[in-house]
Amino acid sequence: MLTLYDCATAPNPRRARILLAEKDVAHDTVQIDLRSGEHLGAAYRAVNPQCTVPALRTDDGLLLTDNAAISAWLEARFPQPPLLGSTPEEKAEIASWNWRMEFDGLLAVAEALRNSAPAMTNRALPGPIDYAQIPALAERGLARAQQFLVMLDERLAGRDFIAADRFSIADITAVVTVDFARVVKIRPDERHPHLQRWRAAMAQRPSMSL
Ligand SMILES: N[C@@H](CCC(=O)N[C@@H](CS)C(=O)NCC(=O)O)C(=O)O
Repeated sequence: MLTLYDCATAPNPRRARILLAEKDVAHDTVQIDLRSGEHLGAAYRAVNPQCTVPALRTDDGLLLTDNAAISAWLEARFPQPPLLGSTPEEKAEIASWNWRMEFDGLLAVAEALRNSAPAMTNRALPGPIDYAQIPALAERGLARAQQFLVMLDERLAGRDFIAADRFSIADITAVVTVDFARVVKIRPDERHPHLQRWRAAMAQRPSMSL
């Protein structure tokens, strides 16, 4: 049986949860409480020295410590339905858009939150090392996150999916990012009609309520 090290309130483990659900892969879940710092304690550090979630223990005992490894392994081990693309062209397009969702979206929101939230003082980056907040990065993160919604809205004009005309990991990362942006009070509105239509369609998938 696979074991997912998860945190119900955090965006990155939600990406892995949705992926597992879309592939209908049975697994156990261990909740790690990030708010109380459980991920920095000795017990979880022994599981994942990077002190981040998600992590996935495979049925062979291999430990995968980020979404990149988890998605690559899941797609190889459980190819159906393909969520990273089928043809070389699809794989390339989906990888490119997934990276944009992560880098321009998820990391922008994280930058805004982690450099401003009082609860994250000295925790400006995830992982075992403490880093001080830089207020200017919070401001830049907000601007980037707002621009991310504009870019996504333009991309989704006339499209049902972010990449390759099919549901993929790029849609998963995008949904997680758009929902996570609420923590910095950014959400799609009437300026983003295509994005709103796509998000409503995504809500029809049972995995998206996880
Ligand atoms: N690259 C990692 C990032 C994981 C990550 O940043 N997870 C956050 C939760 S969303 C975390 O573990 N934070 C721990 C911390 O704040 O120290 C992945 O995609 O899996």
